Amino acid sequence: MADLLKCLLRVAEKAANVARVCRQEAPLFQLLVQEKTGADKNKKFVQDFKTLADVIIQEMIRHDVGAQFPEMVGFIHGEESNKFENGLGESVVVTVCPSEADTASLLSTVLDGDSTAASLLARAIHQDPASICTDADHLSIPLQPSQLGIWIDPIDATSQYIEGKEEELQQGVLCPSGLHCALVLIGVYLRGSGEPVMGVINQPFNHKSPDSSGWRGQHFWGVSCDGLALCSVSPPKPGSGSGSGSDLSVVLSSSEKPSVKKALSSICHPDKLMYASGAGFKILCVIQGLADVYVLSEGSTFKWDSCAPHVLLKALGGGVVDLNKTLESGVNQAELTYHQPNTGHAGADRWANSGGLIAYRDRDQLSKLLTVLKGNI
Ligand code: 2IP
Ligand code: CA
Repeated sequence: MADLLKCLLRVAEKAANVARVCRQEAPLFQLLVQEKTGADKNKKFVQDFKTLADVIIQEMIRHDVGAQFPEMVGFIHGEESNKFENGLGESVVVTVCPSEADTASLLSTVLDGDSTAASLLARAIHQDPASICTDADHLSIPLQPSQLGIWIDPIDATSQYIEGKEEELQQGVLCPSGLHCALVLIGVYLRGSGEPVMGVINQPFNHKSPDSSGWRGQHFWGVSCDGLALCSVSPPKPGSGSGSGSDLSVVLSSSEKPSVKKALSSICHPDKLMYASGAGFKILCVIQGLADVYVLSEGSTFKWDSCAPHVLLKALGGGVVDLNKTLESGVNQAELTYHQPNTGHAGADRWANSGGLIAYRDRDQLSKLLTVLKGNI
């Protein structure tokens, strides 16, 4: 299944290109940042352009993976629905067509006849990315396409993507917000057990090229199944990145509950309680050793946010557990799974990580954390 990994790295890079093009090309950027509301809202224009960009990236990934792995068609899911309805009650299903011209003409109907924007978008969708080199080429991965399902988050941390703040990243330092928080996430799980087994993360805006040709990305991948544990990120050296000393460093959502922050402050130096945007980005910070754990007490993340980065943490010896379940019944059996919806919920909430989560690299650190959270949040 090294072919699947190569395919996911390629489609994630294509998705990153589309994300970059939408910010680089003026006609697309205009659409991306304008929010049409009230009297300004064109009834023929379908929802927001940012939703369309998300949907088309997701459909492109679904199309390319399905073409190479037909056994996976029907098991490739994402955050967005590809059915659009405009204010006049007309609906259009957005898909990737066999030719660039056909995709452009379909997109033009959703963009109320804006053929310039439609053509630019279609070109990015049909363009092959520069080849991605990995050391994964000769791997033998014991998985069959007919066992697998996929979760796609076309662009996680959409608000950071739209806002577009440019930051220069420093090695070993957690930078809490900006374009670098936007990630393309593609996670693969076992249909039978829901275990996450292969993950690809693409960070489209990692650094600006010195020759001013625009943004360059970075990608990360992991495989964790049947005793195989591979991750493109090396395990951080103990005590690195998050600072020295024995204090635990924790990354949180800026909207985390005061009771959680209070409980954590008993084992974390104030400098080591950090905040960052993007659910996927926060898990990436744990993968990279910029924080030891990510704690979230609310059910505000979804399967498509956590599946891909979960695999990289597993491959490094850590994982992502359901916070509530872990507090109730211990760490065993509480790893998040990806195959079953929450019963009694509708829409996106069916796929929420409803009990909150803890993403960790080290089991001892997880245990230490649980002792302070138990009974205190
Ligand atoms: C969001 C995004 C948010 C995150 C939320 C995700 O996904 O990652 O940043 O909230 O949980 O669902 P927070 O930053 O508070 O952790 P999207 O941007 O794809 O809607
Ligand atoms: Ca998301």
